[in-house]
Amino acid sequence: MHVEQHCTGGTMMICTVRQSDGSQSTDGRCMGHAGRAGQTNHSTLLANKIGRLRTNLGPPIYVATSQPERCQCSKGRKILLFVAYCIYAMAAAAEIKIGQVDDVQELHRAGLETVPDRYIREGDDRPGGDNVCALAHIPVIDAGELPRGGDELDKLRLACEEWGFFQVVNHGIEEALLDEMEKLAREFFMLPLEEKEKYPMEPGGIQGYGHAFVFSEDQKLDWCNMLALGVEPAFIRQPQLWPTKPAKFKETLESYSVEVRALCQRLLAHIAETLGLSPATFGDMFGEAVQAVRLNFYPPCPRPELVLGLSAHSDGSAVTVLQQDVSCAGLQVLNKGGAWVPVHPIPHALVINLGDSLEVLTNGRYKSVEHRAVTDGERDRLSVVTFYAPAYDVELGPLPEFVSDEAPCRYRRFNHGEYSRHYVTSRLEGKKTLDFAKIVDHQATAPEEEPCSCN
Ligand SMILES: O=C(O)CCC(=O)C(=O)O
Repeated sequence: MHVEQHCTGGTMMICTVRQSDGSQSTDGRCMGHAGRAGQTNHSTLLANKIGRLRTNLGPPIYVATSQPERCQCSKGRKILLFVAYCIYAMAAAAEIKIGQVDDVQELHRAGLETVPDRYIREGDDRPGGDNVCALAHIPVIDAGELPRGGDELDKLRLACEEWGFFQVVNHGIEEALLDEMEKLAREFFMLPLEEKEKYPMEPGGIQGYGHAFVFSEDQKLDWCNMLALGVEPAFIRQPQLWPTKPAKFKETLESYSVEVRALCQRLLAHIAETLGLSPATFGDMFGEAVQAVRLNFYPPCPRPELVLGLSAHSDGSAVTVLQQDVSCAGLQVLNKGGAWVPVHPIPHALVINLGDSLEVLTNGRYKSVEHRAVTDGERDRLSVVTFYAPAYDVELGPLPEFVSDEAPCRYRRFNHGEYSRHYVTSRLEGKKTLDFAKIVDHQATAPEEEPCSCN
Protein backbone atom coordinates (compact mmCIF):
# COMPACT_ATOMS: atom_id res chain seq x y z
CA MET A 1 0.00 0.00 0.00
CA HIS A 2 1.16 3.51 -0.76
CA VAL A 3 -0.46 6.70 0.53
CA GLU A 4 -0.02 10.01 -1.20
CA GLN A 5 -1.38 13.27 0.08
CA HIS A 6 -1.97 16.30 -2.07
CA CYS A 7 -2.59 19.64 -0.45
CA THR A 8 -5.15 21.73 -2.27
CA GLY A 9 -3.89 24.86 -0.54
CA GLY A 10 -7.23 25.28 1.22
CA THR A 11 -8.77 23.47 4.13
CA MET A 12 -9.09 20.13 2.49
CA MET A 13 -6.47 17.53 1.92
CA ILE A 14 -6.91 14.86 -0.68
CA CYS A 15 -5.36 11.51 0.06
CA THR A 16 -4.77 8.76 -2.44
CA VAL A 17 -4.31 5.23 -1.16
CA ARG A 18 -2.58 2.93 -3.63
CA GLN A 19 -2.74 -0.82 -3.10
CA SER A 20 0.05 -3.15 -4.14
CA ASP A 21 -2.20 -4.51 -6.92
CA GLY A 22 -2.23 -1.06 -8.52
CA SER A 23 -5.80 -0.12 -7.54
CA GLN A 24 -6.27 3.20 -5.80
CA SER A 25 -8.89 5.20 -3.93
CA THR A 26 -9.02 8.91 -3.24
CA ASP A 27 -10.51 10.54 -0.21
CA GLY A 28 -10.98 14.20 0.59
CA ARG A 29 -12.18 14.01 4.16
CA CYS A 30 -8.87 14.57 5.89
CA MET A 31 -8.59 18.20 6.83
CA GLY A 32 -5.42 20.22 6.95
CA HIS A 33 -4.62 23.84 6.36
CA ALA A 34 -1.97 25.50 4.32
CA GLY A 35 0.64 27.49 6.22
CA ARG A 36 1.17 31.22 5.75
CA ALA A 37 4.21 32.41 3.81
CA GLY A 38 7.34 31.42 5.71
CA GLN A 39 5.49 28.81 7.75
CA THR A 40 5.31 25.12 7.29
CA ASN A 41 2.36 23.70 5.45
CA HIS A 42 0.73 21.33 7.93
CA SER A 43 -0.01 18.84 5.23
CA THR A 44 3.69 18.63 4.47
CA LEU A 45 4.40 18.07 8.11
CA LEU A 46 1.75 15.48 8.26
CA ALA A 47 3.19 13.69 5.32
CA ASN A 48 6.61 13.62 6.91
CA LYS A 49 5.19 12.36 10.13
CA ILE A 50 2.93 9.79 8.65
CA GLY A 51 5.73 8.43 6.57
CA ARG A 52 7.03 7.00 9.82
CA LEU A 53 3.76 5.45 10.93
CA ARG A 54 3.27 1.74 10.88
CA THR A 55 -0.11 0.13 11.02
CA ASN A 56 -0.84 -2.91 13.15
CA LEU A 57 -3.42 -3.88 10.56
CA GLY A 58 -1.16 -4.21 7.60
CA PRO A 59 2.17 -3.20 6.13
CA PRO A 60 3.91 0.13 6.79
CA ILE A 61 2.33 3.18 5.21
CA TYR A 62 4.61 5.22 2.96
CA VAL A 63 3.74 8.74 2.00
CA ALA A 64 4.90 10.77 -0.97
CA THR A 65 6.24 13.91 0.66
CA SER A 66 8.62 16.83 0.60
CA GLN A 67 11.38 17.89 3.04
CA PRO A 68 10.95 17.64 6.81
CA GLU A 69 10.33 20.94 8.59
CA ARG A 70 9.13 22.00 11.99
CA CYS A 71 5.61 23.26 12.55
CA GLN A 72 5.39 26.69 14.14
CA CYS A 73 1.96 26.73 15.73
CA SER A 74 0.23 24.49 18.24
CA LYS A 75 -3.01 24.48 16.25
CA GLY A 76 -1.00 23.02 13.43
CA ARG A 77 0.30 20.29 15.71
CA LYS A 78 -3.21 19.37 16.80
CA ILE A 79 -4.52 19.33 13.26
CA LEU A 80 -1.49 17.39 12.19
CA LEU A 81 -2.13 14.69 14.75
CA PHE A 82 -5.73 14.44 13.74
CA VAL A 83 -4.99 14.36 10.04
CA ALA A 84 -2.26 11.81 10.67
CA TYR A 85 -4.88 9.74 12.37
CA CYS A 86 -7.34 10.21 9.45
CA ILE A 87 -4.86 8.99 6.88
CA TYR A 88 -3.72 6.21 9.12
CA ALA A 89 -7.29 5.04 9.67
CA MET A 90 -8.10 5.34 6.00
CA ALA A 91 -5.03 3.47 4.88
CA ALA A 92 -5.67 0.84 7.51
CA ALA A 93 -9.32 0.61 6.45
CA ALA A 94 -8.23 -0.10 2.90
CA GLU A 95 -6.55 -3.25 4.25
CA ILE A 96 -9.42 -4.41 6.42
CA LYS A 97 -11.73 -7.23 5.47
CA ILE A 98 -14.56 -7.43 7.94
CA GLY A 99 -16.87 -9.75 6.02
CA GLN A 100 -20.65 -9.63 6.33
CA VAL A 101 -21.72 -7.37 9.19
CA ASP A 102 -25.49 -7.33 9.53
CA ASP A 103 -27.52 -4.47 10.86
CA VAL A 104 -28.89 -5.96 14.07
CA GLN A 105 -32.11 -3.95 13.98
CA GLU A 106 -32.81 -5.48 10.58
CA LEU A 107 -32.07 -8.95 11.94
CA HIS A 108 -34.52 -8.29 14.74
CA ARG A 109 -37.14 -7.00 12.29
CA ALA A 110 -36.74 -10.18 10.23
CA GLY A 111 -37.96 -12.09 13.31
CA LEU A 112 -34.98 -14.43 13.69
CA GLU A 113 -35.30 -17.07 16.36
CA THR A 114 -31.59 -17.60 16.64
CA VAL A 115 -28.56 -15.40 15.96
CA PRO A 116 -25.83 -15.74 13.32
CA ASP A 117 -22.63 -17.49 14.47
CA ARG A 118 -20.59 -14.31 14.41
CA TYR A 119 -22.52 -13.03 17.44
CA ILE A 120 -22.30 -16.18 19.53
CA ARG A 121 -19.77 -15.95 22.34
CA GLU A 122 -18.02 -18.80 24.06
CA GLY A 123 -17.50 -19.65 27.74
CA ASP A 124 -16.76 -16.75 30.09
CA ASP A 125 -17.45 -14.28 27.33
CA ARG A 126 -21.15 -15.12 27.58
CA PRO A 127 -23.18 -12.76 29.70
CA GLY A 128 -24.98 -15.27 31.92
CA GLY A 129 -23.38 -17.32 34.63
CA ASP A 130 -22.57 -17.02 38.29
CA ASN A 131 -20.16 -14.11 37.94
CA VAL A 132 -22.95 -11.52 37.90
CA CYS A 133 -23.78 -9.73 41.17
CA ALA A 134 -27.36 -8.73 40.49
CA LEU A 135 -27.86 -7.11 43.89
CA ALA A 136 -24.74 -4.92 44.09
CA HIS A 137 -24.89 -1.21 43.17
CA ILE A 138 -22.32 1.30 42.03
CA PRO A 139 -22.19 4.46 44.23
CA VAL A 140 -24.50 7.42 43.67
CA ILE A 141 -22.96 10.90 44.03
CA ASP A 142 -24.92 14.10 44.58
CA ALA A 143 -23.00 16.58 42.41
CA GLY A 144 -24.82 19.51 44.02
CA GLU A 145 -23.11 18.69 47.31
CA LEU A 146 -19.58 18.39 45.92
CA PRO A 147 -18.70 22.12 46.01
CA ARG A 148 -19.23 21.98 49.80
CA GLY A 149 -16.54 19.30 50.11
CA GLY A 150 -16.97 17.11 53.19
CA ASP A 151 -18.75 13.77 53.05
CA GLU A 152 -19.80 13.89 49.42
CA LEU A 153 -16.21 14.52 48.30
CA ASP A 154 -15.12 11.56 50.45
CA LYS A 155 -17.81 9.48 48.81
CA LEU A 156 -16.48 10.55 45.41
CA ARG A 157 -12.93 9.58 46.42
CA LEU A 158 -14.14 6.16 47.51
CA ALA A 159 -16.18 5.74 44.32
CA CYS A 160 -13.09 6.52 42.22
CA GLU A 161 -10.82 4.25 44.26
CA GLU A 162 -13.13 1.30 44.65
CA TRP A 163 -15.26 1.37 41.53
CA GLY A 164 -14.04 3.82 38.88
CA PHE A 165 -17.77 4.15 38.17
CA PHE A 166 -20.61 6.06 39.81
CA GLN A 167 -23.99 7.54 38.99
CA VAL A 168 -24.37 11.26 39.43
CA VAL A 169 -27.61 13.01 40.39
CA ASN A 170 -28.25 16.73 40.81
CA HIS A 171 -25.70 17.23 38.03
CA GLY A 172 -27.06 20.52 36.73
CA ILE A 173 -28.16 19.36 33.26
CA GLU A 174 -31.83 20.04 32.62
CA GLU A 175 -33.97 16.93 32.54
CA ALA A 176 -35.85 18.28 29.50
CA LEU A 177 -32.57 18.38 27.53
CA LEU A 178 -31.71 14.79 28.54
CA ASP A 179 -35.21 13.67 27.53
CA GLU A 180 -34.99 15.47 24.19
CA MET A 181 -31.58 13.97 23.40
CA GLU A 182 -32.82 10.49 24.21
CA LYS A 183 -35.99 10.97 22.16
CA LEU A 184 -34.10 12.20 19.09
CA ALA A 185 -31.46 9.48 19.39
CA ARG A 186 -34.21 6.88 19.48
CA GLU A 187 -35.97 8.51 16.51
CA PHE A 188 -32.71 8.36 14.57
CA PHE A 189 -32.39 4.61 15.12
CA MET A 190 -36.04 4.12 14.13
CA LEU A 191 -35.42 5.66 10.68
CA PRO A 192 -35.35 3.31 7.68
CA LEU A 193 -31.95 1.71 7.11
CA GLU A 194 -31.46 3.61 3.81
CA GLU A 195 -31.72 6.89 5.72
CA LYS A 196 -29.21 5.85 8.41
CA GLU A 197 -26.86 4.51 5.78
CA LYS A 198 -26.44 8.04 4.43
CA TYR A 199 -23.93 8.43 7.29
CA PRO A 200 -21.81 5.31 6.85
CA MET A 201 -19.00 4.34 9.17
CA GLU A 202 -16.14 3.05 7.00
CA PRO A 203 -14.69 -0.37 7.87
CA GLY A 204 -12.17 0.30 10.62
CA GLY A 205 -13.57 3.82 11.04
CA ILE A 206 -14.97 5.41 14.17
CA GLN A 207 -17.39 8.06 12.99
CA GLY A 208 -20.79 7.54 11.39
CA TYR A 209 -23.46 4.86 11.55
CA GLY A 210 -22.35 1.26 11.74
CA HIS A 211 -20.01 -0.90 13.76
CA ALA A 212 -16.82 0.47 15.27
CA PHE A 213 -13.87 -1.69 16.39
CA VAL A 214 -14.44 -4.45 13.80
CA PHE A 215 -11.20 -5.30 12.01
CA SER A 216 -11.40 -8.89 10.78
CA GLU A 217 -13.73 -11.50 9.38
CA ASP A 218 -13.28 -13.88 12.29
CA GLN A 219 -14.03 -11.31 14.99
CA LYS A 220 -17.13 -11.80 17.16
CA LEU A 221 -19.68 -9.05 16.64
CA ASP A 222 -21.66 -7.00 19.14
CA TRP A 223 -25.47 -6.92 19.08
CA CYS A 224 -25.55 -3.17 18.69
CA ASN A 225 -25.98 -0.37 16.16
CA MET A 226 -23.97 2.80 16.68
CA LEU A 227 -23.84 6.38 15.53
CA ALA A 228 -20.52 7.94 16.56
CA LEU A 229 -19.57 11.58 16.02
CA GLY A 230 -16.58 13.76 16.83
CA VAL A 231 -17.76 16.94 18.55
CA GLU A 232 -14.82 19.04 19.79
CA PRO A 233 -12.43 20.52 18.81
CA ALA A 234 -14.11 21.59 15.57
CA PHE A 235 -11.43 19.99 13.37
CA ILE A 236 -12.42 16.46 14.42
CA ARG A 237 -15.99 16.98 13.22
CA GLN A 238 -17.18 15.31 10.07
CA PRO A 239 -20.26 17.45 9.41
CA GLN A 240 -21.42 15.20 6.57
CA LEU A 241 -21.98 12.45 9.16
CA TRP A 242 -24.26 14.55 11.39
CA PRO A 243 -27.81 13.39 10.61
CA THR A 244 -30.24 15.91 9.16
CA LYS A 245 -33.12 13.71 10.39
CA PRO A 246 -34.81 13.78 12.80
CA ALA A 247 -35.27 17.55 12.73
CA LYS A 248 -33.41 19.35 15.55
CA PHE A 249 -31.00 16.43 16.02
CA LYS A 250 -27.92 18.57 15.32
CA GLU A 251 -29.01 21.53 17.43
CA THR A 252 -29.97 19.30 20.34
CA LEU A 253 -26.70 17.39 20.18
CA GLU A 254 -24.83 20.73 20.15
CA SER A 255 -26.64 22.01 23.27
CA TYR A 256 -26.33 18.64 24.97
CA SER A 257 -22.61 18.48 24.26
CA VAL A 258 -22.00 21.96 25.67
CA GLU A 259 -23.71 20.95 28.92
CA VAL A 260 -21.98 17.58 29.16
CA ARG A 261 -18.60 19.22 28.49
CA ALA A 262 -19.16 21.64 31.37
CA LEU A 263 -20.19 18.73 33.61
CA CYS A 264 -17.00 16.83 32.72
CA GLN A 265 -14.96 19.90 33.63
CA ARG A 266 -16.75 20.29 36.98
CA LEU A 267 -16.35 16.63 37.80
CA LEU A 268 -12.67 16.62 36.85
CA ALA A 269 -12.12 19.59 39.18
CA HIS A 270 -13.69 17.62 42.05
CA ILE A 271 -11.81 14.46 41.12
CA ALA A 272 -8.58 16.50 41.29
CA GLU A 273 -9.60 17.65 44.77
CA THR A 274 -10.13 14.07 45.92
CA LEU A 275 -6.52 13.43 44.90
CA GLY A 276 -5.21 16.42 46.84
CA LEU A 277 -4.53 18.35 43.60
CA SER A 278 -5.61 21.86 42.69
CA PRO A 279 -9.10 21.76 41.10
CA ALA A 280 -7.66 23.35 37.95
CA THR A 281 -5.07 20.59 37.41
CA PHE A 282 -6.78 18.59 34.68
CA GLY A 283 -8.46 21.60 33.06
CA ASP A 284 -5.09 23.33 32.69
CA MET A 285 -3.40 20.22 31.45
CA PHE A 286 -5.99 18.97 28.92
CA GLY A 287 -5.94 21.99 26.59
CA GLU A 288 -8.79 22.04 24.11
CA ALA A 289 -10.17 18.69 25.24
CA VAL A 290 -11.39 16.15 22.71
CA GLN A 291 -15.07 15.27 22.97
CA ALA A 292 -16.91 12.60 21.04
CA VAL A 293 -20.35 11.10 21.34
CA ARG A 294 -21.60 7.61 20.62
CA LEU A 295 -25.26 6.64 20.47
CA ASN A 296 -25.71 2.90 21.01
CA PHE A 297 -28.91 1.07 20.19
CA TYR A 298 -29.42 -2.52 21.32
CA PRO A 299 -32.51 -4.14 19.77
CA PRO A 300 -34.06 -7.15 21.53
CA CYS A 301 -32.04 -10.30 20.88
CA PRO A 302 -33.59 -13.77 20.50
CA ARG A 303 -30.66 -15.38 22.41
CA PRO A 304 -29.45 -12.74 24.90
CA GLU A 305 -27.62 -15.40 26.94
CA LEU A 306 -25.24 -16.05 24.02
CA VAL A 307 -24.32 -12.56 22.84
CA LEU A 308 -22.93 -9.26 24.08
CA GLY A 309 -24.41 -5.88 23.24
CA LEU A 310 -20.94 -4.36 23.55
CA SER A 311 -17.69 -6.24 24.28
CA ALA A 312 -15.92 -5.61 27.57
CA HIS A 313 -13.56 -2.64 27.44
CA SER A 314 -12.23 0.32 29.34
CA ASP A 315 -12.51 3.78 27.81
CA GLY A 316 -9.59 5.69 26.31
CA SER A 317 -11.01 8.94 27.71
CA ALA A 318 -10.33 10.81 30.95
CA VAL A 319 -13.99 10.61 31.93
CA THR A 320 -17.05 9.24 30.18
CA VAL A 321 -20.66 10.34 30.72
CA LEU A 322 -23.33 7.78 29.89
CA GLN A 323 -27.01 8.46 29.67
CA GLN A 324 -29.15 5.32 29.53
CA ASP A 325 -32.86 4.87 29.11
CA VAL A 326 -34.70 3.38 32.04
CA SER A 327 -36.11 0.42 30.13
CA CYS A 328 -33.67 -2.18 31.45
CA ALA A 329 -30.24 -2.56 33.05
CA GLY A 330 -27.86 -3.45 30.21
CA LEU A 331 -24.60 -1.89 31.38
CA GLN A 332 -22.39 -4.07 33.59
CA VAL A 333 -19.23 -3.04 35.43
CA LEU A 334 -16.43 -5.40 36.46
CA ASN A 335 -15.85 -5.01 40.20
CA LYS A 336 -12.59 -5.56 42.05
CA GLY A 337 -13.65 -9.11 42.86
CA GLY A 338 -13.92 -9.92 39.14
CA ALA A 339 -17.74 -10.07 39.08
CA TRP A 340 -20.09 -8.13 36.79
CA VAL A 341 -22.33 -5.60 38.51
CA PRO A 342 -25.38 -4.30 36.58
CA VAL A 343 -25.89 -0.54 36.60
CA HIS A 344 -29.57 -0.08 37.44
CA PRO A 345 -30.89 3.04 35.69
CA ILE A 346 -31.96 5.91 37.93
CA PRO A 347 -34.22 8.32 36.01
CA HIS A 348 -32.21 11.36 34.84
CA ALA A 349 -29.03 10.27 36.59
CA LEU A 350 -25.85 10.07 34.50
CA VAL A 351 -23.33 7.27 34.77
CA ILE A 352 -19.72 8.45 35.02
CA ASN A 353 -16.65 6.33 34.58
CA LEU A 354 -12.95 7.04 34.72
CA GLY A 355 -10.95 6.37 31.58
CA ASP A 356 -7.43 5.24 30.78
CA SER A 357 -5.99 8.81 30.84
CA LEU A 358 -6.82 9.21 34.52
CA GLU A 359 -5.36 5.81 35.33
CA VAL A 360 -2.08 6.85 33.72
CA LEU A 361 -2.00 10.34 35.27
CA THR A 362 -2.64 8.97 38.77
CA ASN A 363 -0.15 6.13 38.23
CA GLY A 364 -2.94 3.62 38.81
CA ARG A 365 -4.30 5.13 42.02
CA TYR A 366 -7.60 5.60 40.18
CA LYS A 367 -8.27 2.96 37.56
CA SER A 368 -10.28 2.78 34.40
CA VAL A 369 -12.69 -0.09 34.75
CA GLU A 370 -13.89 -2.73 32.33
CA HIS A 371 -17.53 -2.60 31.41
CA ARG A 372 -19.78 -4.21 28.82
CA ALA A 373 -23.38 -4.14 27.65
CA VAL A 374 -25.74 -7.10 27.61
CA THR A 375 -28.98 -7.42 25.67
CA ASP A 376 -32.52 -8.35 26.54
CA GLY A 377 -34.86 -10.84 24.88
CA GLU A 378 -37.86 -8.49 24.89
CA ARG A 379 -36.75 -4.92 25.31
CA ASP A 380 -34.51 -2.65 23.31
CA ARG A 381 -32.10 -0.26 25.01
CA LEU A 382 -30.44 3.04 24.14
CA SER A 383 -27.41 4.78 25.55
CA VAL A 384 -25.89 8.18 24.73
CA VAL A 385 -22.21 8.18 25.64
CA THR A 386 -19.83 11.16 25.73
CA PHE A 387 -16.07 10.64 25.86
CA TYR A 388 -14.01 13.54 27.22
CA ALA A 389 -10.26 13.31 26.76
CA PRO A 390 -7.12 15.48 26.72
CA ALA A 391 -6.23 17.28 23.48
CA TYR A 392 -4.26 15.05 21.09
CA ASP A 393 -1.01 16.95 21.57
CA VAL A 394 -1.01 16.60 25.37
CA GLU A 395 1.75 14.41 26.74
CA LEU A 396 0.51 11.99 29.37
CA GLY A 397 2.38 10.09 32.04
CA PRO A 398 2.08 9.63 35.80
CA LEU A 399 2.09 12.94 37.70
CA PRO A 400 5.06 13.21 40.09
CA GLU A 401 2.65 13.36 43.07
CA PHE A 402 1.76 9.71 42.47
CA VAL A 403 5.23 8.26 41.97
CA SER A 404 7.38 7.23 44.92
CA ASP A 405 9.52 4.33 46.13
CA GLU A 406 6.34 2.61 47.30
CA ALA A 407 4.50 3.46 44.09
CA PRO A 408 7.04 3.11 41.26
CA CYS A 409 6.16 4.54 37.89
CA ARG A 410 3.89 2.07 36.08
CA TYR A 411 3.25 3.91 32.80
CA ARG A 412 5.53 5.49 30.24
CA ARG A 413 5.08 8.97 28.80
CA PHE A 414 3.26 9.21 25.52
CA ASN A 415 1.28 11.61 23.46
CA HIS A 416 -2.49 11.30 23.86
CA GLY A 417 -2.97 11.43 20.07
CA GLU A 418 -0.79 8.33 19.75
CA TYR A 419 -2.86 6.56 22.35
CA SER A 420 -6.13 7.55 20.70
CA ARG A 421 -4.90 6.18 17.40
CA HIS A 422 -3.86 2.96 19.07
CA TYR A 423 -7.20 2.72 20.88
CA VAL A 424 -9.41 3.18 17.83
CA THR A 425 -7.41 0.74 15.72
CA SER A 426 -7.63 -2.06 18.29
CA ARG A 427 -10.59 -4.29 18.99
CA LEU A 428 -12.41 -3.91 22.30
CA GLU A 429 -10.74 -6.47 24.53
CA GLY A 430 -10.97 -5.63 28.22
CA LYS A 431 -8.12 -3.36 29.26
CA LYS A 432 -5.70 -4.67 26.67
CA THR A 433 -5.30 -1.31 24.93
CA LEU A 434 -3.70 0.13 28.05
CA ASP A 435 -0.77 -2.30 27.66
CA PHE A 436 0.42 0.34 25.20
CA ALA A 437 1.36 2.56 28.16
CA LYS A 438 2.37 0.00 30.80
CA ILE A 439 5.93 -0.37 31.96
CA VAL A 440 6.35 -4.11 32.27
CA ASP A 441 7.97 -5.34 35.46
CA HIS A 442 9.68 -8.57 34.39
CA GLN A 443 10.60 -9.37 38.02
CA ALA A 444 7.02 -9.31 39.26
CA THR A 445 5.36 -12.65 39.92
CA ALA A 446 1.89 -13.17 38.50
CA PRO A 447 -0.88 -12.79 41.12
CA GLU A 448 -2.68 -15.98 42.00
CA GLU A 449 -6.08 -16.40 40.39
CA GLU A 450 -8.90 -15.98 42.87
CA PRO A 451 -12.54 -16.86 42.31
CA CYS A 452 -14.62 -13.78 41.50
CA SER A 453 -16.71 -12.20 44.25
CA CYS A 454 -19.34 -9.54 44.78
CA ASN A 455 -17.13 -7.60 47.25
O1 LIG B 1 -24.45 1.13 26.32
C1 LIG B 1 -23.80 0.97 27.33
O2 LIG B 1 -24.32 0.85 28.44
C2 LIG B 1 -22.29 0.88 27.25
C3 LIG B 1 -21.74 1.85 26.26
C4 LIG B 1 -20.24 1.92 26.28
O3 LIG B 1 -19.59 1.40 27.14
C5 LIG B 1 -19.55 2.63 25.20
O4 LIG B 1 -20.21 3.14 24.27
O5 LIG B 1 -18.30 2.67 25.25
